[in-house]
Amino acid sequence: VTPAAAPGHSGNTGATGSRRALVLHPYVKRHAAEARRTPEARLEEACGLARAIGLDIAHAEAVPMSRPKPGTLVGEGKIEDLAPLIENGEIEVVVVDAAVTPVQQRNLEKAWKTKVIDRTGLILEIFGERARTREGRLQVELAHLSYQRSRLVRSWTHLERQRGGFGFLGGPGESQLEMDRRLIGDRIVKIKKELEGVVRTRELHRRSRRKVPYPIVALVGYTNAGKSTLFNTLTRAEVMAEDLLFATLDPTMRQLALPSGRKAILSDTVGFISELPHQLVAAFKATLEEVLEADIILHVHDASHPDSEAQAADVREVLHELGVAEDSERVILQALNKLDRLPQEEADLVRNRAPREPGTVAISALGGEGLPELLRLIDERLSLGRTVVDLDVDLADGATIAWLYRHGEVVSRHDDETGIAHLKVGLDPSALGQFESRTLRG
Ligand SMILES: Nc1nc2c(ncn2[C@@H]2O[C@H](COP(=O)(O)OP(=O)(O)OP(=O)(O)O)[C@@H](O)[C@H]2O)c(=O)[nH]1
Ligand SMILES: [Mg+2]
Repeated sequence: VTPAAAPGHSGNTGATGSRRALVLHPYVKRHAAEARRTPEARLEEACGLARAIGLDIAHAEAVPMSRPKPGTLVGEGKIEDLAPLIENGEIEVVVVDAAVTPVQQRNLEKAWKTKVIDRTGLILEIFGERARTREGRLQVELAHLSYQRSRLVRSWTHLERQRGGFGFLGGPGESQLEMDRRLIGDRIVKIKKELEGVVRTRELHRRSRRKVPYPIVALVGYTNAGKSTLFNTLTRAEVMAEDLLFATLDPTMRQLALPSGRKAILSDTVGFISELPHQLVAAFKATLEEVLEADIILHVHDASHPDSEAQAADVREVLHELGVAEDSERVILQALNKLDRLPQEEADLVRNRAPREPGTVAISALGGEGLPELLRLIDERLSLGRTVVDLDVDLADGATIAWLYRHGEVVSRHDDETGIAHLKVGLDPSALGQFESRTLRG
């Protein structure tokens, strides 16, 4: 693993916000063989997570263990080995990429005289920095509080304060240590209530959007797969796309024009990651449920990533957890992205593989390759549910005719001399339903 900055670079640079960190990925040796990823790949990902909140990685290593130690997770020898490195390297935080119990955390902090955070804590930090909308902030705070309640140890308060960041810790001057279980519990209840309100409002918005019968295409995928880049290219939007884990947190929607002239709504969402903290999955359920209601789920893969397969499996797992079954009626399409990053031969393999797997396209969101095919595929899948109906409408009923043009695809039209328009119109199921209730009402 290459450290993010040259060693010797002075830490504690409050101005840039970069803090010196040490990243460890402890793993049980006999489990490593059957794991989806190598310990080195896991370590690399942990470093990516640490960099996502601006940590300056002075040292990173995978730590093999024959078995985890209940009191300290890693063995005494390793703790002693690392101690001078931490002290001389002015390490401000040690990231332990594993689930660390409160007791282990406390013991490690004591032994190393520095702050220790685990994988969940780190991911929560990232989400805390990224959340922009009120709902996102409430969701992250909720996840953070449930996490804290489960451990009730000192949180990463000084970093949060220096960053002037999220301020999970309630009122000014209040420290994690003073905030007991009951207070956290009260705050959780309060946030849940607020969240319900926000979700209800959004539900109303969603329903009114549903009245515009555009089908929804939701992008899902492992963090950094290229969802936002694809979103931007397809809709000419400017959502932050960065080589940063969890660049996107809040869902964004834009109109998407398809080759048939049909319109859809494209939705960009938060990325997934292996071992996504369950507190976060729970907190983001409402946001993700919106994804689940989409007419098409477009799973974006980073085909250039060595762990592309393992990442895809993780995404499928989260989708499954959220209740999306592969065999459900909803269409899941696969976009194998970043073709341009692959060496010629490997890219050709992906290009050849894609057409043999149903609903799969090889693309480059940056370079544009494969995007016309992708749009055609979306178009084709959306038209499967579409019904073409023959309608006779009084020419005097301009509102209905206008409605049909707006919400359906008028395939043919013939106005006769008695003042009737004979229309052949393609309607999506939702538009058809609305048309029927509209006619019944009228
Ligand atoms: N070479 C190449 N790079 C790409 C392509 N698509 C995306 N990237 C790069 O991959 C990085 C991540 O892209 P994003 O679009 O932010 O990924 P994301 O899936 O939205 O990530 P999160 O929001 O963090 O979940 C950026 O540096 C992009 O420029 C591609 O087709 N080719
Ligand atoms: Mg994104």
